[in-house]
Amino acid sequence: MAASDQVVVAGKQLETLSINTIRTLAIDAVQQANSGHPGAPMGLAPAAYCLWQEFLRYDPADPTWMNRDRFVLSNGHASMLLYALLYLAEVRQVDEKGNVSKDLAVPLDQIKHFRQLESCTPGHPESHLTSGVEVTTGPLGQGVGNSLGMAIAGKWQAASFNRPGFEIFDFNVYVFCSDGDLMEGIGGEAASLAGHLKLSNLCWIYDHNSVTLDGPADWSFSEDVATRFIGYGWNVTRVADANDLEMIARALETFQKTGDRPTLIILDSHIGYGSPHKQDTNAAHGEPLGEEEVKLVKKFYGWPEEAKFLVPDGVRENFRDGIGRRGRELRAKWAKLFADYSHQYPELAERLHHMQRHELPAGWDKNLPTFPADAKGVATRDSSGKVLNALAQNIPWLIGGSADLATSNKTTLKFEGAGDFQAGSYAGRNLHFGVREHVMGASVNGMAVSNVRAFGATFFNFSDYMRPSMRLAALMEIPSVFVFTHDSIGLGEDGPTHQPIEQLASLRAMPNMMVLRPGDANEVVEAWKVIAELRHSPATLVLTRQAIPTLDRTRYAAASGVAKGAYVLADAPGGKPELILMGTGSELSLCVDAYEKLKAEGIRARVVSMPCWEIFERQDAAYKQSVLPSDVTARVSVEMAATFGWERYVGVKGRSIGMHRFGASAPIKDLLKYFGFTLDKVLADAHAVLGK
Ligand SMILES: Cc1ncc(C[n+]2csc(CCOP(=O)(O)OP(=O)(O)O)c2C)c(N)n1
Ligand SMILES: [Mg+2]
Repeated sequence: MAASDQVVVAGKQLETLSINTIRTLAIDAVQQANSGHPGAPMGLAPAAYCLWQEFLRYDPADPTWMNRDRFVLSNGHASMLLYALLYLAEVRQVDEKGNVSKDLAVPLDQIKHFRQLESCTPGHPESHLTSGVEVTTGPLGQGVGNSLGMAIAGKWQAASFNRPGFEIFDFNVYVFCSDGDLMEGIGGEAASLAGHLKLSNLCWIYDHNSVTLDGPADWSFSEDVATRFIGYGWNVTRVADANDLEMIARALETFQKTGDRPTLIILDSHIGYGSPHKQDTNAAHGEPLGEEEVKLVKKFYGWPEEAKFLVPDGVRENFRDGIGRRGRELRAKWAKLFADYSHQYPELAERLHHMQRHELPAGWDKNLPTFPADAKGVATRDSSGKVLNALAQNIPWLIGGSADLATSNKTTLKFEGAGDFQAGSYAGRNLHFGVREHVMGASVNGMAVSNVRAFGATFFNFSDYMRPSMRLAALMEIPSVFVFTHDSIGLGEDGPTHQPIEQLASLRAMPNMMVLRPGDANEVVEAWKVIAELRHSPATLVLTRQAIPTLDRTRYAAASGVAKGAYVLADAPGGKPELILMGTGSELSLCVDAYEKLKAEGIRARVVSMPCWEIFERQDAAYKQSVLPSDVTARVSVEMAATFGWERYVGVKGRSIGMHRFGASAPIKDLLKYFGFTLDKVLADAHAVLGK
């Protein structure tokens, strides 16, 4: 045997050793936790190894590098695969301020604490907990959905920031996904839109292992995935053996050479591949292998049977020599390029710096409109459209769109140069999601984690179609913006299929979701200001279709009170009310009208505007007490939605005027009367709670 052959053999052995290290770390962690999925990491370890070692342009020493390739584990149940990779590649931890530390993001000790309280290795990857985890995954389909937004962000940043000789952005988005990801509707939405947009920077690697949790995948999944994706306009390639590193590498090269379409790599694998039970589809699936099976598998891998969490000599060095060195060199080269770029284009470089730090540019709130008092008023969707257009001119990286309702949502960016994001015009700032609410939500999240400020819009009732993504935005602590119009029965004739009832209450129940329902045009301005400054929370902005009065702010308190979530809008003499009226959105002016009437009757009423409960709850006790004094128990809330939750504020002696059934199809005038959103009703309840 020639000397060079020996080196090759040693290289192959080291590869196998490294791959089996990933596998056995997953097996041991799942076994120790006595829960989790070892099968998918075992099957996907070779593809992961090949991708990370040879292709991923990623420097473990700086997981915040803005042009890094993204790796998304959409089949989040395979979390141990990702943790093993982060550990072996020695990805560094990033602190809350965005600074990279010397510590490992996932030390071995944390792998030993897989799925334990306060570990950074939870059951499914959580991006706000673990550096190097790009997005939180677990609910199947979300990761592939996020990847669409990340790829959009990549194309948008390339088109907006690259200059001749300066390819500052050319990152790729690699995704591992499973049968479940492709069965979920959102997976189809994402693939359809990615194909339409010709996102050539997007590569999904599909773990085609023919099995899901209940049994063989073909119990419920027998379509021809390849043909489906070809129909979407994707480049589809197949690797017949998930252990074949050469063919995996070839497929990834094909992706890199494909400049006009996204790529799907179908990886034929067996769950628990490489284990002695590879024919038995239920072995090594969604549960620990069991001590005996662990030993058998280790024996099969040529592993010491008793060893746990073993990382053989040479494996970490192998990763250092692979992704470590390659990543370091790539980033160093980029850093030099970026230094020259910063010199030549200081303004663009500064923008990128702000984006990276999630900061707003100087003057971000200039030229925002103010609205004069007007009894007829303006729909909050209209005032919002004006504010959004002003904000977007001040914040050049604020982009977004609607799920085919931009004209109704008033979310079109109309200023010169705003443009449309389409294949071939990737610098456009108006996104067209089509009728795909769910993936709109997920891709807004994907953009938000890629340093772009993004919004998505539809009718409020259809928030139900994107709620899983909204929930993940809240969990990930990212500032996605969700704009909803047609916020109540006030939308009128479209009827109960389109009239939200319980959506406000349900989104208010979601931790960390800022639900804002501004009560007039000037509250809309303030709400957008609050939203712009959010860094760790998503926002749900809830707007009317119908015109509502613009309140006279010389007579009532300034709308800047929105920043505190709730504020006293109109007060009793000396700030000593006997009655509190509270409302949000279109019902605020009804409270004000009632207040004026009651005042004329000599009743000392106060009106509290409550556009955002979540923010109000974050105020100190003294402020809350000053707005809602506990000794004033005569309280009435008015909101055209389910009253669920209002009891917290109206108390046992108060009353809530709201919706207790689905709405109806009729002109708004008739609906308001029918459902009791009238001055008479508010006055009657006010008198009732006062006992007068
Ligand atoms: C939206 C959603 N529904 C259900 C689950 C529970 N779940 C976890 S894995 C899985 C299916 C596993 O099959 P597959 O997607 O093929 O992954 P594999 O087991 O082959 O790795 C299911 C239903 C989930 N995580 N997300
Ligand atoms: Mg499967």
